[in-house]
Amino acid sequence: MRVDSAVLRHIKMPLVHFFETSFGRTYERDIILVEAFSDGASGWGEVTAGENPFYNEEWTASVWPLLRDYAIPPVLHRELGSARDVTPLNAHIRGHNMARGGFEAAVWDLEARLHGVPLHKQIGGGARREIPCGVSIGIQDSVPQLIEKIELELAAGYQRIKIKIKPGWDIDVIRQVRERFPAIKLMVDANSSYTLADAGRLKQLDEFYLMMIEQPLAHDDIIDHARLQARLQTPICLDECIRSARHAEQAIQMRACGIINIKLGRVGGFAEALRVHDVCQAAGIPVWCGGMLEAGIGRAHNIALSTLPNFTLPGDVSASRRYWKRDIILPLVETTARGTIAVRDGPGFGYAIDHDFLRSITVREETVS
Ligand code: OSB
Ligand code: MG
Repeated sequence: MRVDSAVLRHIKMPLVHFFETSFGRTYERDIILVEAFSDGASGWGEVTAGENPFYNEEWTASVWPLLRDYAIPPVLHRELGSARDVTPLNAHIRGHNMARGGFEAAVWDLEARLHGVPLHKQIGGGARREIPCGVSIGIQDSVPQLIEKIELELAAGYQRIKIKIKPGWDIDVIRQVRERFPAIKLMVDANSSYTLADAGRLKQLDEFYLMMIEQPLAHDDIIDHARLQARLQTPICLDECIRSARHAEQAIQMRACGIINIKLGRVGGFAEALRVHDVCQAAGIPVWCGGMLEAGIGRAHNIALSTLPNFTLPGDVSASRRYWKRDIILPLVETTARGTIAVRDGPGFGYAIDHDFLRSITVREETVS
C-alpha cells in the first residue's frame, strides 16, 4: 500500500452541553480530521487534541503544522507493508502523539477499506460484538444537577458512571452521590489535580468503594502514583501519564496502578495502543477505552479498539447524542438498553461520512502531497 496524499480538515462543532474538567470548560470543539488517500480509496482519522494545551501539550493549532510538515511527508509515496509501518517512520518526532495518531489511524482505516474488512478485524480485534459503555460526567454547578445527570444516564442504560473531581469538588460530592446511588459502578477522574500531599484526602475516597480513581497526580508522573497506590485500597487507573507501552510496563512493574485507560491519540495510534493492550493483558491489568469528546470518526475508531479482548471494563465511549446535535457520521453512534454499542461490520470504521454536514462545518482544508 502507498499513501499518495492526505487532506487535513479543521471542523467546528458546538457541544450540546459544556464539559468541565479540572483544567477548564469546553463549549465548542475544534477538531482536525485527516483523510489518507491511496489509489482513489481513502481512510479517515480524527485527531483527539483539545482546543488548548491543558490535557497534554497538543492543541488544535499545533496539530496542523505537525502533520503537514513532519508526520505525513515521511510516509507519503513509500511502499508500506501495512499500517504498522507508519509509527516507525515518525518515531523521530518527539511527543505530539495525538497528531501522529490521527494520521496513523487514517492509514489503518484506509488499509481496512483496501482489504474490504472492518477496522476491528484489521487491528486483530472483534473479540466482542457489543462493547460495554460508561459515561464521563463533567464538573457541574451543583450536586443536585450532578445527581439529575446521573439519573438520566442510568435510565439510558449506561453501565458505569465516572465523575470528574478536583480539590473542592470531591469527598462531599462523592459522599452524596454514593448515598443516592449505593449500588452503581462508580469511579472518579481527577485529571492530575492533586499531589502526593493530598494522599490523606484521597484516602478518604476508599470509603465509597469506587471502581477506580483515574489520574489523581501529575500528568507526567508514575513514581508518586506508586507511592499513593501503596496507601489506597481503591485501584488507581492511569490516563495522562501512559503515553507508550514502555510507560505501561514500567507503571505496572512499580505497582503504580491496577487499571489503565487506553486512548488511541494519547499513545500515538493503533500500533502502540495494541502494544499497551498486550502488555496489560500479559500482566493481568484490565483496560478500558477513554474518550476525548470525539466526533463520529474518533468515536468509531474507539469502538473498533474496544473489541480487543482485554477491554473488559466499560469505557468512556458513549452515544453521539450526548455530545452533538448532528454528528459527522451516519448513522449516529447509539447505545442499546443494556448500555452497549453494537459493533458494525462494514468496511473500515463501519459508518458513512455525512459529507454535506462535514462541508458545512469545515473552516480550513489543505492537501498534503
Ligand atoms: O481525562 O478522560 C479524560 C475529556 C477531555 C479530556 C480528558 C478526559 C475527558 C473525558 C471525557 O473524561 C470522555 C468522553 O466523554 O469523551
Ligand atoms: Mg482521564
